Amino acid sequence: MSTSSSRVVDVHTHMYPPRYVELLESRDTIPLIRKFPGAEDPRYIILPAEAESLKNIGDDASSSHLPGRPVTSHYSSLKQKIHFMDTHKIDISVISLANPWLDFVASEEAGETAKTVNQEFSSMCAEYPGRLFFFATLPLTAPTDVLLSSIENVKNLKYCRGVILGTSGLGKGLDDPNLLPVFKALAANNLLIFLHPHYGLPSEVWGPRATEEYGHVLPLALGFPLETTIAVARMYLAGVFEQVPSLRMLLAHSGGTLPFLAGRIESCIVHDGHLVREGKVGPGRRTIWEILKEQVYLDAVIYSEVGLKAAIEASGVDRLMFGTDHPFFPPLGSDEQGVWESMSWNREAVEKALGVGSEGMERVMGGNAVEILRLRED
Ligand code: 5CU
Repeated sequence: MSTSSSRVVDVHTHMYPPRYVELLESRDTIPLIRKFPGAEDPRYIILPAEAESLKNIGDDASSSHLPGRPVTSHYSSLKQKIHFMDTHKIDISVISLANPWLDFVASEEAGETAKTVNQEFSSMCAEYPGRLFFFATLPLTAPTDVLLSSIENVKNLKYCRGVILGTSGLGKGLDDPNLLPVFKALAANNLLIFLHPHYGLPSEVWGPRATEEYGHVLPLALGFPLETTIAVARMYLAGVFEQVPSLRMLLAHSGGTLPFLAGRIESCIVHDGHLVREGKVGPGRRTIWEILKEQVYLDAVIYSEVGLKAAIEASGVDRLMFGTDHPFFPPLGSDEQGVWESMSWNREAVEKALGVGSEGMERVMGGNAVEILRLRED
């Protein structure tokens, strides 16, 4: 493990607590967990393209192309998470439920489900004090009063440092004015939003060959980051950051493509006659660049120094936080109990972008997270 001055913190790492696994096992539409006769592990099926394959395959497990991904012990075993952390010299993990969270849960059940799941996260953290913290899950389909009271509930959980949120919000996206009370409550309670994609882009954009021939590459590599980019651009254009200036967001996958596209977004804004006529481009407007430096943090889950340098340029080295996306992307050619590329590639990207042993590297690998997320057990 590293010294106290150079802690390694993983801010992007998921867990599936027992209540959530039960919920997924009980379902017959996506998201679901299904066992196939003869297959070693159950499969976790979440993406629309995987639902398509599920329909075609029925219950036949003999196929070499089972839909989804295997649900191994990495998904729900706390011992396994700690083993992963120890193997990769990660001192602290900020664990969160993975997509699609509780977005699919019936309104009348969402509040209680969130409470149970958040309590399970809290108990996991309490088993390893100082090594685990968490981002809670919100019951977004619940009535507003239930949703707001769940924020009251999680703010009192000792190890909770924020909430993980998808891009659908209450069903209409994150620029929905009805979400403002939620954003205000989160900001007022110093709970950071970890924004994470799930829905990607409509399947048609991947073309007719994608499902059979291209695996999950297009929706995961491109759909996810574009979804995040679009969600934050919509929030920016709707003025959410102006209306809730103390709102803080950590964007998954180094902000999607925002660091790369922020200049183009700015250019499109100042050249948009409609916005100019409406007085939305006048003096005093904070640019998207300013939002990236003042209200946004980025994880470092981008797997290459090229993207990472853009992220650092856009938000600043003091706003980047290391992550692994465990348990997704397990190594396929080596032992899952050993080293994962998600760790080594992301670490190498930080080394190449900032220099081995540099102060910047120490900040991105953990120092920033300890400070920003208050990761001290007290
Ligand atoms: O492999 C995948 O589908 C995923 C996912 O669903 N969520 C995530 O965070 N990473 C990979």
